Amino acid sequence: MSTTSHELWMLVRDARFRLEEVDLSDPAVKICMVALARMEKVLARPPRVAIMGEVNSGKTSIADLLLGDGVLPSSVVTNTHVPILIKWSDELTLDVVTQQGRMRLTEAGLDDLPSGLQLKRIEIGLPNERLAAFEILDTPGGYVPGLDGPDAQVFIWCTVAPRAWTESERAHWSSLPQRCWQNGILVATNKDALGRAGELERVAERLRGATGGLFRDVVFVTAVGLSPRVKPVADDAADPSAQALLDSVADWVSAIRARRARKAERIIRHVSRLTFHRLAPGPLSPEAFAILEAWQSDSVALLKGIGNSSDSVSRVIEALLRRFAQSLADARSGRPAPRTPIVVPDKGPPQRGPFRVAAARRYVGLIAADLTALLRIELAQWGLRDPVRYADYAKARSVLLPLANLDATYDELGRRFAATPPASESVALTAAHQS
Ligand SMILES: Nc1nc2c(ncn2[C@@H]2O[C@H](COP(=O)(O)OP(=O)(O)OP(=O)(O)O)[C@@H](O)[C@H]2O)c(=O)[nH]1
Ligand SMILES: [Mg+2]
Repeated sequence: MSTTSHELWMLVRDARFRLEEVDLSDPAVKICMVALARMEKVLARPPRVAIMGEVNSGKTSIADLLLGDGVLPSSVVTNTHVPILIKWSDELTLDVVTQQGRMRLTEAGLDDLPSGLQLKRIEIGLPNERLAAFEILDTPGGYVPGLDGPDAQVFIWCTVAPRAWTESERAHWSSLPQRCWQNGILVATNKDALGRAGELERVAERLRGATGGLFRDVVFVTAVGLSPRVKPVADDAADPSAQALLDSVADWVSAIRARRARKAERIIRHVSRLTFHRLAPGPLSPEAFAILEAWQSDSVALLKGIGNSSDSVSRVIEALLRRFAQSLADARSGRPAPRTPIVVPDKGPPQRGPFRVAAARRYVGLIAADLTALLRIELAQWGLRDPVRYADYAKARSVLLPLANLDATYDELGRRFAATPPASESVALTAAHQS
């Protein structure tokens, strides 16, 4: 499942809702739901862009430019003394965070605000579409992300173009962690003040030379000033430098979201697979127990056939699938058929070159655990007298299997054995697809 961050978020949310409907008290399912809720939050939260730089370098003007409306309430943000976090909200909100906690400011509440509060940060909620893609953190001069305030994933350093990149700026930026450099954009504000012929090119060349490796991009901008002396740029799309900055931020933010989605996808897959392995631990009838025990001891024996070659892995997987087909047929009839002794595949001669036996055992071990879980749920119909409870397990299975992306794992196995497809695979897959 190669999905965008938003698609993955919808998928996870839907899966969590469906798991909530299932009336199972299994701790594994509960842990899985907590993990899914956590992943939803990670996927829903837009990356944060911190705007840093020395005092009066144009940070708030850049925040305003990214927002695109000149909406920042200037009385709050001129001469920024505390970090200001601006995020999406369907109505305008203003929160202050102090040592004592967070307070929502309303017109009525303003008068009740105790004097002498130690402000840590201000949070502004705005119904601004751009904030669906990224949050903005406007900071005071000398800010260090994450040290005593909010952290971010994209970092803009503002420098005033005519006197850009002073020694103190270099010292501050160089002291920040490397992730700031890797995700950093150097924004030279006051581009409009570089009036002389060739001045912009000269400063640009000097900046690129002096900051090599410290930023992923350098952009010159005429920022919309807060001072009435500076004529505001009415439409940022008309200002190519503003658009270049917006494009640079948008590109990087979507790359970060895609990276996050890939990581979240791996975690979700893993958690769902483990949860699936722990489903239906309830008591089994003696016959069902015998079927499960026979399968488990045979699969353990088969795993020992994995030797120092990829061929041995294929042989063991094929033998496991054949053995699983027998157990599944037994599970459906409810009676263990007379056992034919299994033949553990020959490990074969060792292959030349590196081959990691331990990793191969882990991989095949996971497949064996998937099959055990499938079998246990199948067998639960003989142990769980309550058909509703059995239906709940089947429902949980139908939610977890797509999340764990086991279809892809078994499709790959199907392709691998396509030349001589054993009947066992189709049985295994049918079981996996049933809901
Ligand atoms: N001419 C011109 N003026 C700018 C530009 N960017 C910012 N300014 C002006 O520079 C002054 C400082 O801008 P701010 O955006 O408040 O700077 P800041 O870094 O947020 O300042 P502090 O929060 O006090 O550290 C304001 O008067 C802005 O109008 C620009 O590109 N061109
Ligand atoms: Mg400011």
